[in-house]
Amino acid sequence: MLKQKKYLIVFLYFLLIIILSFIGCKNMNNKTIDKLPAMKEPLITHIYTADPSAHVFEDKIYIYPSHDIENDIPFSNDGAQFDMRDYHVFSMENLESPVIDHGEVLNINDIPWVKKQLWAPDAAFKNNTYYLYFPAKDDNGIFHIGVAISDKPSGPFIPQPEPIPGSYSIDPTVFIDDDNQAYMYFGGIWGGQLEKWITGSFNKDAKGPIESEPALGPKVVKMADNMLEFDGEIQEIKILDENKNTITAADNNRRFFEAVWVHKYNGLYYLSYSTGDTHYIVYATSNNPTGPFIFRGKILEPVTGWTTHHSIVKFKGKWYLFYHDSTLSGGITHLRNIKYAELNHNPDGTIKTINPYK
Ligand code: FUB
Repeated sequence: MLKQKKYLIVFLYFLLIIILSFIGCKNMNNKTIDKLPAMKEPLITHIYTADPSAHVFEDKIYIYPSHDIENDIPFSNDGAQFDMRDYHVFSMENLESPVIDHGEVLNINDIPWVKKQLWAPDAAFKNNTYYLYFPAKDDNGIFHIGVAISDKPSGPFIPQPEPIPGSYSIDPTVFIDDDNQAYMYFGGIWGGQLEKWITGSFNKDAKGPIESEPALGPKVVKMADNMLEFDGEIQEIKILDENKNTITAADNNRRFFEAVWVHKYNGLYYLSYSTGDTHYIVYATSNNPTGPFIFRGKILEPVTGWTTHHSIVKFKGKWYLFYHDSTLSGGITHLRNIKYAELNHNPDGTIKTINPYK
């Protein structure tokens, strides 16, 4: 009897160990998943992609990125090595589903005014039409912004024969407000040529503000109802610090460089952008789509590679940051890959900073 009791105790002891280790393994697996979420892997690996502009169209996520290509052009501050020649569109039924490549939707050879460098695009939907906005250099090496149209979010897109009249610089993004008014935000310093338009016309020798002067802000302009032209004057957006002083050109951690994006959350306009040589995605907020905006903080810490460029989109009640880094190419600056991460707004309206590698 005593022997049987002993066996029972030993049996229960081992059973307990098996149950505990099973629970432990489950937790360990959860931890592993927490540490390295699949969402931080490159979304697309069969071609290089960057500058992802994500939108929800027809209940799916559509992504309009740049299509990076390999070349032998040396690295320079004007970004010559970003020598892209076409655009692809991608879609996802949801964030876990496979990414569909809808193929080439616009080629440089089909855009009469473009000589080279199809840079970061964006898309918008209005008038039952999908619009693809893109910057590119003309025969004189000057960036302008073009537009191409389609009746489907997946394209193909038919380009207008000329750039948008009065357009210049890079990185257009179009935000449509609740009253259906569309605004284009754009601009980029250095390779984006914003400094060269300081007097209102292109001057190849023009320099930006000196360090103690206000930094150049991104530009904003209303879009006409046809979404093919500007309606009114282009304005410069003011970005102010917490004391309402304009951020200066020397303030590399906070001043605007390129990659502007606008989203609206709880009635507040969020302007986010890259700080360029300090490699942050930061944001500022305003009660007005044209500003002034007050600087609030960082959204994304630096990624692998020189550039950082993002978009922010709400899908099925949650917010997501689409961004890129250069992990797929082993860190080559002009060969990038797009990724996404969940983005969280705090109750006070600030955004939780995302560390892309934690
Ligand atoms: O992709 C070319 C340029 O690099 C974009 O226009 C910038 O925003 C930067 O990501």
